[in-house]
Amino acid sequence: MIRTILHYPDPRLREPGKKVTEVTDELRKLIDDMAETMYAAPGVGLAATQIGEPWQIFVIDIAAEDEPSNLQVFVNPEILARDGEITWQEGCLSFPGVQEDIDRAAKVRVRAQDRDGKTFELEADGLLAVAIQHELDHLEGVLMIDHMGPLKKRLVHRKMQRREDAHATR
Ligand code: GNR
Ligand code: NI
Repeated sequence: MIRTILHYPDPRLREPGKKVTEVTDELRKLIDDMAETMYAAPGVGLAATQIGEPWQIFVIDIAAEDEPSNLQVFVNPEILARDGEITWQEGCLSFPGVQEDIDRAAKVRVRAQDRDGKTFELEADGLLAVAIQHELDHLEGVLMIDHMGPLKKRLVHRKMQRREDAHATR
């Protein structure tokens, strides 16, 4: 089922995700919904908190359009190591129409569980590293606007606020 993606400044985007103690069938259904919602958007990643489900879960698929899909599921993710620095023009499904340069670590080593609850470790660079850090932020209630300088932050806040006002008066 495709879920509704929350838009900034929805306060639910600020709620941190809860640690998953067991990947139940119910949570696997949530993971399926997250993947379906991400592909429909379309986006390269989606965090559970973006659809109002406060769990430490995100999904990522960075495969290009002409490549077979490659869904990666991260439950209870943690970054074990970061290295280097990279600036990437990021978008966020919770900030439609916004694209800004954000500084991140260039490489990350991550530990997480998959949809069967099995622990895995992964080393990532490029877009995958950027996406993992972007999604991990979501699980802590941190949003791309928090990485912007004060001028861009105010601009983006106003743009999103105006957008919300326009939708509310319809
Ligand atoms: O679709 C998305 N694209 C993207 C591009 C650059 C850096 C991060 C991202 S994640 C974003 C989807 C999203 O909002 N995930 O939370
Ligand atoms: Ni996002």
